[in-house]
Amino acid sequence: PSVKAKTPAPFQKKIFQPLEAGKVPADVVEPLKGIQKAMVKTMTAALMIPHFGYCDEIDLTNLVHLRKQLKDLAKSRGINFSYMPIFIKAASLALNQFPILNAHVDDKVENLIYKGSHNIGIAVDTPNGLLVPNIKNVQLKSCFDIATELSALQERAGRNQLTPTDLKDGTFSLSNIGSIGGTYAKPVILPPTVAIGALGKIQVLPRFGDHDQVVKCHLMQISWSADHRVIDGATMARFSNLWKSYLENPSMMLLDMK
Ligand code: CAO
Repeated sequence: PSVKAKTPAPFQKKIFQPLEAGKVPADVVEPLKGIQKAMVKTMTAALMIPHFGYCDEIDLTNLVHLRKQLKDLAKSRGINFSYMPIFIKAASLALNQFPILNAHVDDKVENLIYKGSHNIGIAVDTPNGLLVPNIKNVQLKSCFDIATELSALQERAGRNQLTPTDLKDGTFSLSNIGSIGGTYAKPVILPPTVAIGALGKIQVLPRFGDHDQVVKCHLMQISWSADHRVIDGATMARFSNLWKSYLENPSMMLLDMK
């Protein structure tokens, strides 16, 4: 079983008419334009980056219970509160200790620019395709601020009203593919950033506790990709461990929040 993941509406366009008996539908040629054309350009540039992959399993059992309380509190203030604001804030707290993962690589690959702001990009499935708007200055924001901005971004994305400001200056990204389904992924870095994480679906599964007893756990897989020209595996693993420890012991986030 999995934690309730509402499957977002299928945005794929209908290309073919309903099948008629005995007739083969004609091929359809569609020029690539708009967001799809931009995706061709960005992904072609991303292909130049040697991607390093790193995956782990996160036990979200404590967080699932805490999120329920936060969701009720946020609802009383008129805001939807998913898991994303906590994943995003935990990433920012971890980036404080690993600023190299919040860096840009310049065009000639001669410099690393450590970015002052944590502008965390969120992959959003929109009616026109994949877009990655970012929440600016997450390092200065509470989880409630992030939830408020994420709801606004999601709403603008659903109406195709994201602005160029929403889409530019991202410094790090998260992609919640688990809200649609799946466990592991192989996310593609958005140049000039150096890292991205793909979140799998939260599932209820058995694991062994400290005394070898079987425990019911809420588990999520994380798949990171990092630019191996400038990030080594040990750095990615240490960052992931810290992010994981914030999510597995959410009270630790309180200790480090400004
Ligand atoms: N596992 C289980 N449940 C999940 C989940 C996960 N990984 N992610 C979200 N959910 C739950 C949420 O908690 C919410 O349930 P509640 O009503 O109990 O809160 C429900 O599913 C719907 O969440 P949501 O999708 O509206 O909100 P979100 O903040 O979790 O995610 C967004 C927002 C924009 C990331 C998401 O809507 C989306 O577009 N995901 C697709 C991203 C994508 O396409 N990535 C691939 C990029 S590469 O092509």
